[in-house]
Amino acid sequence: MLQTKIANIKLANCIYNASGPACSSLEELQALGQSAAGAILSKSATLAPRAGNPAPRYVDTPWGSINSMGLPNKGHAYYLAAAKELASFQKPYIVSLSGMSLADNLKMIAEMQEEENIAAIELNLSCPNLPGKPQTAYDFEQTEKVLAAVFAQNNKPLGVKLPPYFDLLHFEQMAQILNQFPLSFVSCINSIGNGLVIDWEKEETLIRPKDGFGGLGGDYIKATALANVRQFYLLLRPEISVVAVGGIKSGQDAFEHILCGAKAVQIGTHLMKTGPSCFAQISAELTAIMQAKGYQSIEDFRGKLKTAAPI
Ligand code: RRO
Repeated sequence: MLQTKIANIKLANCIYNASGPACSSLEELQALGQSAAGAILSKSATLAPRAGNPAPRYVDTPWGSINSMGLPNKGHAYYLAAAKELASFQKPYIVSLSGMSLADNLKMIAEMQEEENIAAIELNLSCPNLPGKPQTAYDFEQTEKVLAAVFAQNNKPLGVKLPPYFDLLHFEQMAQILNQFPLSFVSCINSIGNGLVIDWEKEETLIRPKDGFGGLGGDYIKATALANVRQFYLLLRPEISVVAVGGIKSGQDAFEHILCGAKAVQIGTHLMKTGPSCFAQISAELTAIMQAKGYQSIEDFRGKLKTAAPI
């Protein structure tokens, strides 16, 4: 009932993890393999391993989470080698890449090409937590340059992880760039960058790096994520799937994102809060909603959000 397809990749379940929480080590990736998640997505990898920012760097809050992890990861070779270990789960394994430069991204993408157990690459153009480094996808010229270079050498299904946009013109400008390339998917949205959550009693920031500024996830960002999913669903070529991420913790949240046009949904903050059992929980809730509404597949309602009739 929850099956879907991204490019030509079949997912038995349209719900899987967001890159970031609980997907850095082989043990965590195997736990995703054992769960009800429809795919396994890795933490964003850099060319060399990174320790990331000093702790505390991720904190759950009643409305979601704030993080400034700073791209801690085990290096791209680790996630490449993990592909063989994860093959037995028989679900797509997607590697997220977030090189510190275009040259690093090109090198990592080149090395991923021959590994048949990597179903796709999610190129992260939107990490908000690297001091001194802007989010690539807020620089439209640079994004076009990166994609031109990437697609000159890539043959795997490849999508991009986008930051949230807030201006209708920006959606159009970014969509116009993305539509020029043979992208398989876009994942929107990354955390809303550079929020500030504070402990008023202690009179201090919740996280330590960057004077407490960090990416927001969870309930704070669902409405922004829905708007980004909807806009890109409407503006991108239909061959480019939209993968939703942002504030999904229930079957209703997943349903809303699919109604806006998402072909799959990723779980970040809620995975961090509740562990890999969240995939079975959200799947059961989404299935119940679909059964109550008489839908047999997500294609029965995907993208079919009604808007108020013109006056
Ligand atoms: O590691 C991080 O600080 C991080 C990354 Br790469 C990202 O893409 N989004 C986020 O919220 N944190």
